[in-house]
Amino acid sequence: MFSKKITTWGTGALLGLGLAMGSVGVQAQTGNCEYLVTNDWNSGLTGAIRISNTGDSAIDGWSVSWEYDNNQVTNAWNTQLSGSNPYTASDMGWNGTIQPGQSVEFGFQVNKNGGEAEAPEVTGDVCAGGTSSSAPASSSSSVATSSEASSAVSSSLASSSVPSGGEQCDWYGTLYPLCQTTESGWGWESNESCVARSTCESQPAPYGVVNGGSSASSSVSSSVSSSQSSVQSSASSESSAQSSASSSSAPSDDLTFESLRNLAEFPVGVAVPAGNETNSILDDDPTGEGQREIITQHFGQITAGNIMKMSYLHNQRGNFTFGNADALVDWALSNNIGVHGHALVWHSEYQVPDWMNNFQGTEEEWVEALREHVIGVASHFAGRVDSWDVVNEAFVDEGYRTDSIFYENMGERYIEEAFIAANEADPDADLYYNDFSMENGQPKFDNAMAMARDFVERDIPIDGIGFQFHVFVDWPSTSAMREVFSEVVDLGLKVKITELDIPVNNPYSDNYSYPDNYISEYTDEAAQAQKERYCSIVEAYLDEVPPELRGGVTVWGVFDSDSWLIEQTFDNNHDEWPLLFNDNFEPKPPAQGVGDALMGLPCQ
Ligand code: 9MR
Repeated sequence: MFSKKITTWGTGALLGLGLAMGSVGVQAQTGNCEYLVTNDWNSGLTGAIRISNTGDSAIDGWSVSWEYDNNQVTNAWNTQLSGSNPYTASDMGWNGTIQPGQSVEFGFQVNKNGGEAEAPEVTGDVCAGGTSSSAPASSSSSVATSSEASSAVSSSLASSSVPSGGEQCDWYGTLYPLCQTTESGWGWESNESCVARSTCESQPAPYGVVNGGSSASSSVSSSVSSSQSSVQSSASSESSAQSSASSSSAPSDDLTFESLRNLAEFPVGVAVPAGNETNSILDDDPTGEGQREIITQHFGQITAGNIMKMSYLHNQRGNFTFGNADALVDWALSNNIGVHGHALVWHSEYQVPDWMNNFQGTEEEWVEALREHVIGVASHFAGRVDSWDVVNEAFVDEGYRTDSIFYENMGERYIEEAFIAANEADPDADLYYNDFSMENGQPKFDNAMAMARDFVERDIPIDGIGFQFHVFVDWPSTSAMREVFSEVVDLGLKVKITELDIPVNNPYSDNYSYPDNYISEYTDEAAQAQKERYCSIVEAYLDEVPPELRGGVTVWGVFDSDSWLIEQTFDNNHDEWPLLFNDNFEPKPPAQGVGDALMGLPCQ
C-alpha cells in the first residue's frame, strides 16, 4: 500500500489553502493587503490577494491595485478586475464587507511571459498607507499541501459561539458546545449545534472533551464566515429571480444541524459546474452566489462535474488549458474545501480530445500519449487535489469495455498505465477506479474487483473504488450496497461514493411511463421516501466502511434543476428533484436524511 498525506475533515480541518507563503503584509490603520502565490509552474502562476481588517470597525467595500514589470493577469475570480497593468480589483458586493479580525481573498491567474513570478506591491485605501510587499514561492514544489497549510488561517467560526470557559468538545480540531440534553450524536440546542458527551468522547486522542478551550484547536477561515453570511442575504433576496429554476415549490426543511461537512470526518462533497458552464459556481450572479453559500456551509470537497475532463484540459497535444480548473481549485482551497479530481481517463467519445481520437500509433506510442496526458494533468494539480478518478467506466457487464479508444489501442493495459502515471505525478493523491452500476454487485462489480485484486497483488498503485451511485429510491437494495462496500473493504481499499443522486422517478421501473404515469410534483411523500433513501445509503456506508477507508460521499450536483439527469435520463420531459437543495438554494428533506445518518440517528 502507498503512503499518503493525512488529512482530517470537518470545518476544523483547514483543507489546502494551498498558499505558497512568503508574503509580508504591512500592518496599517484599517487593514493589510498581502500578495500570495498559490501555485507556480513554468509559464504561469495562480495568486491571491488577501485583505485583512486589522482595525476596530468594519471595512465596507474595497479596491486594491498592483502592477507588474513583466507578468500579466489572464483571469481573475471573486473580484471585479479592471485595467491592464496596473490592475485594479474591487469587491463584488457579497465580499465587500470585512469585519474586524476577518479577511477576504480573491484569486487570479498570471502568465509569467517567460519571466519569474513577481512580487508586486499592493496599494489601496484599504491597505491604509498603501505599502505591501510579498515574496512569491520560488517553485510549485513549495506549494503547501493541504494539511501544511492549515496553520495559515486563524480565527474560528465554530468556536466563536463557544464560551471560553467550561467543558467543550474538540471535534477533530473545532470546538463545539457539549449538549445539555442530547444523549448521543449531534444535537441542536440553544440555536446551535452541539455534540453529545458520549459522541465527543468517542473521538480518538487528542480530540474529545476539553476544558475551557485549552485544547489546541484549529479553526475556520474567517473569510469563509464573513462571505457566507453576506452571500446568504444576497442569495435569499434574489434567488427567486433565478432563470434556471424549474420549480421552487419543493418542500424545504429546517435542518437540525449547521453543516453537513462538520458531521463527518471524511469528505462530504458535491459536484459543481464551473468555467464556461451554465450555472458556474464562480459566476457573479444569484445562482453562483446561492451555490457558493451552500457549498461553503455544507461541503468539504468539490468535484468538477465536467471541467477537469480530458477535452477541457488537454485539447491539443502538449497544450494544457488549466485556467478554468485552476480558478475553481483555488476558489475551493481558499474556502477550506478539498478537491476530488474527475477524471484523468474516460473513453466516452466526447470527453476524448480530437488529437487523441485521431491519434495513429503503435501500442507504445499510445501509452506514451496517455502518460503525457495523465502526468501533465496530475502533476499540475499535485498538492492541491486530494484524489483522482484515474479511470472512469472501463467495464461493461461482460468484462472490459471494448468500445473504448484506449482499449482498442492498448488493451486492458491502459488502465494500469494510467494508475502508474498518476502515482508518479502525484504520489500523495488517492487514486480511484470509478464506475456506475457497481452498487448492485454482479456482474460489473466483479470485473472491477478482479482488476483491483490483480492491481493489489502486483503492486499497481490503486487506493480505492469509486461507486458513482446514480441510484433510485427503489434500486438497488441497500443489502447489495453493503455487500459491495464490504468486499472492497476486505481488499483493504478505500470506498468513495463519487456521484450520488436519487431522482424521485425511476424511468426503468414498471411504474413509470411518461406521460401517463410518473411523479410530476415534489410531494411530501416523494421527499420523505427520498430522505430515507439518502439516509440509508449513508448509514450503510458508515456501517460497512471503517473510518480509515472512507474516501467520502459526494452528491452529483448542487441544486435540483441543474442535475444532469433531467436532460440525460429523463429527456427533459419533466422536472426532477434528485439532489439535496432546491432551486431556491434551500435544504430539502434528503439533506436532513444525510445529516441524520451522519449523526447516527435512525433513518425516518
Ligand atoms: O454531469 C455531467 C454532465 O454535465 C455531462 O454532460 C456528462 C457528459 O460529460 O457527464 C456528466 O457526468 C458524468 C460523469 O462525468 C461520469 N459519470 C456519469 C456522470 C453522469 O452522466
